Amino acid sequence: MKIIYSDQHYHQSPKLELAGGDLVPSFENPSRAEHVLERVKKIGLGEIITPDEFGLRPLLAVHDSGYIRFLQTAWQEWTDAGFKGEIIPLCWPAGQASDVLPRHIKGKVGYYAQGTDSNITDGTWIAALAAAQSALTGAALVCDAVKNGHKTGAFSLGRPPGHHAAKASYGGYSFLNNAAITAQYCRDQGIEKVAVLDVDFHHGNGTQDIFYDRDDVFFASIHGDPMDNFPYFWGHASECGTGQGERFNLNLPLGNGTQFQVWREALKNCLSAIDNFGAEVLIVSLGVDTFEEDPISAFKLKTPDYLVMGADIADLGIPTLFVMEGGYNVEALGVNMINVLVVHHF
Ligand code: SP5
Ligand code: ZN
Repeated sequence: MKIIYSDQHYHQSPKLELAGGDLVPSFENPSRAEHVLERVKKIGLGEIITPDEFGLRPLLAVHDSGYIRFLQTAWQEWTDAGFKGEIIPLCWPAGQASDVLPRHIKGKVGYYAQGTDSNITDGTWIAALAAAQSALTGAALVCDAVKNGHKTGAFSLGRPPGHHAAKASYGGYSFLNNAAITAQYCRDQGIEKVAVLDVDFHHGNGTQDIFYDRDDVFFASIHGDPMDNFPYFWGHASECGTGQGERFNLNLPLGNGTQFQVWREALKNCLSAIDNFGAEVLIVSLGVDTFEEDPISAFKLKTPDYLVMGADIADLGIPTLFVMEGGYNVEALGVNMINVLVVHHF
């Protein structure tokens, strides 16, 4: 299995985030990728390559162009306005509001942000862009595998994560939706049916948003029930897709405290739905914040469970791109994440 990695992720190094009213060190920080990379090297998971350049086109195929422009220019506008700290939004158009994009950067931030947890810094755009290019490099490998009849997988070891980023909003530490960008890229390469399986603890609301009305990209997510967990406003089992996309969105929310035995049943349901759909490519939003010792999540998966998860996914037998998402217990992150991939180790 090839691993795609770029040092550019260091450009996203936010300082603090709000948690329970306290400012705490950001859970999503460069040490996460360091731990995963260290584990990849330690077990010799496969060749580590740097990303190719795909430009902005594949990003604009899923994200709103005004939103992309905002991400590119937000830091400059923020510093031009005289602010020195990282960008954290302060107000939102909740309830009734006009849909006019404000002129001032403080208004733009509220217009495009889902919440306060995803600081925009000096280097956010560079890091997010590099993560997207890494994922696209992996997608190109997987598309080649389909064309050549191979079952190869690839792993995009990147951050910041992506699955909360919607067509025109950022949140949950996500700015560009790497999984969605690659799913669309595969479609544009002529792959007819693409599935995205999201195993991160949090619902992949961004990916759902992007493909909600489509029948060519199947989205399945296993996650903490949004009644009790971030992102709170999306991820209910009743969200099945709309229009042509009806029945092509599968949400399996599970209660806090869920252990692997129950989680695995949900996985099997997702995998059989993906199989019935007839996916030619699988993209996995790979978060391991389902771990029992994750600091911000509430499932009870254990380190060896990730080996079983990886083997179950591999049993589907279709070319698979793994895209790194969440996981915040940095000490265990490398081992847990690579356990999902180790079955592909040869
Ligand atoms: C990609 C991903 O996993 N994003 C998750 C974003 C969650 N952000 C909000 C987390 C709220 C954390 N609350 C801290 C509770 C500490 N016990
Ligand atoms: Zn998560």
